[in-house]
Amino acid sequence: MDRDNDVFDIIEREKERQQTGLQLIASENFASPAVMEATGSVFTNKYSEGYPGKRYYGGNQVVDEVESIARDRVTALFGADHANVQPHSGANANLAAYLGLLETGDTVLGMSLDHGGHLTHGSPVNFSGRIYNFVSYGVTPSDERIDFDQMRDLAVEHKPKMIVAGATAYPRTIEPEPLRAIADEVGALLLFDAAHIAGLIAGGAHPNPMPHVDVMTFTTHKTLRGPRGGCILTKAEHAAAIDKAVFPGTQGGPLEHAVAAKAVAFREAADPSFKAYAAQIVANAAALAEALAKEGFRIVSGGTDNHLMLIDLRSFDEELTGKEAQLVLDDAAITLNKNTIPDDPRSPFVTSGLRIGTPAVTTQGMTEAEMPEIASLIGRALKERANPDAVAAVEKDVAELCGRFPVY
Ligand code: DSN
Repeated sequence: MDRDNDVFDIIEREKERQQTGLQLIASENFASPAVMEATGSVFTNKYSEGYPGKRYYGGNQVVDEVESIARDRVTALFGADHANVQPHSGANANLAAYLGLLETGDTVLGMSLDHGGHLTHGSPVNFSGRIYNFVSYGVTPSDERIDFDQMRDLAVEHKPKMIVAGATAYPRTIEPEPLRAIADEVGALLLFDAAHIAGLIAGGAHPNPMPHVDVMTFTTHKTLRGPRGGCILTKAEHAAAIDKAVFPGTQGGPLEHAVAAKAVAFREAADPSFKAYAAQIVANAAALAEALAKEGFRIVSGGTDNHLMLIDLRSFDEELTGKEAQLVLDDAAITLNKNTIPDDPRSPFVTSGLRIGTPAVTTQGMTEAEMPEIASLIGRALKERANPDAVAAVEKDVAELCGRFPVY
């Protein structure tokens, strides 16, 4: 057949968009060519329900090898007893972990979405909030950090079967020890959703929760810089329950092309160069937060320890919402997302904040030297948002900056 210009021209335009604009969505990254080659490999043709050595269909001897390598590499990377590398996504990983370890209606403690948690941590519009009895903890109003006193009080009051830690919009280190102490006090299982920080953990830039938790779920495409997908690590005693919950519990045939790409990413993350990468992500985030504060934005919790920051737009301009800011910045080829800030008076569709992350620009090779420039481009576009020519001028400067850091 001839080339499908309709689709491949669109792919080319997306490649162009990714490389001529600033990619500041905290959960996005640029996967390596090796990861993308594995994702596009012949494993996409194969059905392999089951696990290495225990498949339902024939012809899985080679698939078994690639899934075994992925499992071995990721258990070594995080020091886990067992890995399930088949979850199609982070949400699927959490779904399977809950199915494997909980009963319908069980009480679970999770971080509220508007304080930085995730839909699968008990939101009423998600399966988690509909099937389980989630009780939410959050951050303190004073320092906007996880309120461990509140978490302990809620745990003592509600006696949850599981505590879910981890976040999608929380800029601070999450120490695993206090979580374990609270879980032990009330006899709860502890699940750490490390989707955002898996790469930081692998690179030594965030404490590794694995030795302290029963289960750790994560996605492979955020700071870890692999293919889109999920993963579950467990202590040995939960391995069988988790495997059964992934297949046949919640998924059918695994995406072995994604599993092959996960294996490639786990090797990349174990390379000494990944340590430097993880440290640079964090250094860049700190530098960007400092520069944004100088532009007049209030940084939630006063800064960041990880790959992301939340900014409160109200100190910059009381009238400016996250929704409008995201749209204006899109016009300037600065890609990020609106986000609620803790106790946001505006709805999640409007918001008073933005979430900004540095994993992708760090992969491009940007360092602390470029962060003030990025902050100034954001400030300029938002200050002059009523003037399309001024926003277009920012877009031009963004393209010039990104042109100095080609990705592919
Ligand atoms: N969509 C992811 C994020 O951006 O954090 C969470 O699922």
